[in-house]
Amino acid sequence: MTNPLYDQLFGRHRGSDRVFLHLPGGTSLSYGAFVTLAGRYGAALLEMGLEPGDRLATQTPKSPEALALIAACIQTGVVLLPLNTAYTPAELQYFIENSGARGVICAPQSQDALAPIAATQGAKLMHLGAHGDGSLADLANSCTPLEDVTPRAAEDLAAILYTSGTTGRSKGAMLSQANLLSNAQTLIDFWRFTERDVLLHALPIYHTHGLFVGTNITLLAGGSMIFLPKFDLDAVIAAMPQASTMMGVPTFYTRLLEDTRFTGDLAQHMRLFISGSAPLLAETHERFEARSGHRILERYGMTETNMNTSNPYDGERRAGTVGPALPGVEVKITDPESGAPLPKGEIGMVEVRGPNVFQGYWQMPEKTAEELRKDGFFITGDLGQLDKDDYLTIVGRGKDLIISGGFNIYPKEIELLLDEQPGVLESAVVGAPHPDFGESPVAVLVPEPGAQIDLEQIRAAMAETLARFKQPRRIEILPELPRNTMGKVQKAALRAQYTDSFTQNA
Ligand code: MLC
Ligand code: AMP
Repeated sequence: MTNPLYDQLFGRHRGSDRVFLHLPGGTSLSYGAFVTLAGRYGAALLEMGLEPGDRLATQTPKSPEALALIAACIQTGVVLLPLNTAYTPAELQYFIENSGARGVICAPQSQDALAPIAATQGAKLMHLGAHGDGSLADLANSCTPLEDVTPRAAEDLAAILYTSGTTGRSKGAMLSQANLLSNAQTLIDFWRFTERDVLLHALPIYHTHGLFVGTNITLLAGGSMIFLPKFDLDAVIAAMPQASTMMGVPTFYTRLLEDTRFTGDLAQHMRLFISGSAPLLAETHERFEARSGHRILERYGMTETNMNTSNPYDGERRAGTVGPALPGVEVKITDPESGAPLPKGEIGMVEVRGPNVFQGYWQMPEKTAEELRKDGFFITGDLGQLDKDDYLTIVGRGKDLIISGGFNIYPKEIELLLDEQPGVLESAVVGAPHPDFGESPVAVLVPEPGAQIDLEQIRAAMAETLARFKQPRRIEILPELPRNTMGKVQKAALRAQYTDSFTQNA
């Protein structure tokens, strides 16, 4: 038996002099050097006592070493559990416990906060800093690079990525080797990636977009990446003349348009800009083309499925749509109540099926059964419409979700916390349009009779528990929430009421 994902992404580059990563400061890392580095981290994981199938939770800054750690997981059959660097210890505790992680790798500054959580779970804790420093880096550097590759079957788990849930609890989406490999293979063909491509990589590497789309495609095509620690507008503008492709969330594109240095000349060497993870306004699409001459290629994906649809490379890229289903992927629109297929043109639930669709939620068989049909169709929670040419338009969400700068925020999680605060009878959180992040949460609180709500205390409680990007930037107090005759909170009415929260003075 082999290890298909390791062999395809990493093993075949062993010893190669080709550049894989272009790094800030003008240095670079070859494919061969990267595979060796990954082997050191693989040896370190074995030293930590990790075994195939064990879960390793990682919350590390973006760096070549963090990427090598990911490769090491695949090499050793350890299941990767990458976590947003913005999560607080309170949020991490859930992921570590729920996944039954056997190891935790954190940033050096998070060690003290995570030590008791890891200890309770019986997980080994080590750290890795932004510059290849920390106890894990020390261990890796002292190890002989591992050459052995743990055999894995295509259906074995490669990673678990947590997605927030409408009930407030996150669910771990189990992704197999075949899920990741099949999608990367489809995308390099569809988007014409080759070893000549240089991807401007400014996304985080703990989510599907920057990891399984950006990084896996580059590895499979044998191209290179300009590997920036984060999206920094100056750094992106400085790097663009050396790049051939970029992938980003819509905020990347609106920020570029805000800057007069972004011109057709700057983008002259680029062959492709791809957008996803959140809706790209048709207006942004058109302004981008007018400025740069490039039509952004918009695609649609999810943590549970990787990429499902994409506008074509050669054909018409239609603004406001996410294109037809990718080869090998089926998309259908169904009645949200009955699940019956709807004719073209009608709005309904988007369902997808294909080799990209995940294996289910980690240890949540009921949730899996609710969302993944027996015939393999996954109920995405997005509402959409197919046109006569099978281009999909996402028209809304059946799930109560806010997407801010490409990060998902589930109102329920914030509401549960707000409802617990002193003086709060109940709360509702809705998304309002935001000029930079696309959407941003607004919280509405109803006081208990006669009670005074202390907003400073509420903000402090949120800062203690929730990642900064989830914390509502506007909080309002109302005597009661609007409800329909069934007693259900009318979020649409609140959304309409607070729609100008962030755009009025923008
Ligand atoms: C950072 N902040 C955010 C935020 N990101 N607030 C709301 N929404 C966000 N997305 C906050 C910080 O806490 C901080 O708050 C302030 O903004 C500035 O922080 P920063 O680190 O300088 O932020 P910045 O670099 O500007 O980040 C914005 C961003 C980044 C849009 C570049 O969030 C980003 O790279 N997003 C990409 C997310 C992504 O990869 N999504 C893919 C999911 S996969 P303060 O108040 O302290 O100043 C998926 C599937 C698919 O969805 O289809 O791809
Ligand atoms: P996540 O759970 O972080 O993977 O987010 C997946 C969700 O992002 C999808 O269910 C959609 O709601 C949204 N999404 C991804 N790509 C697009 C897109 N191009 N247009 C609109 N929404 C998108």
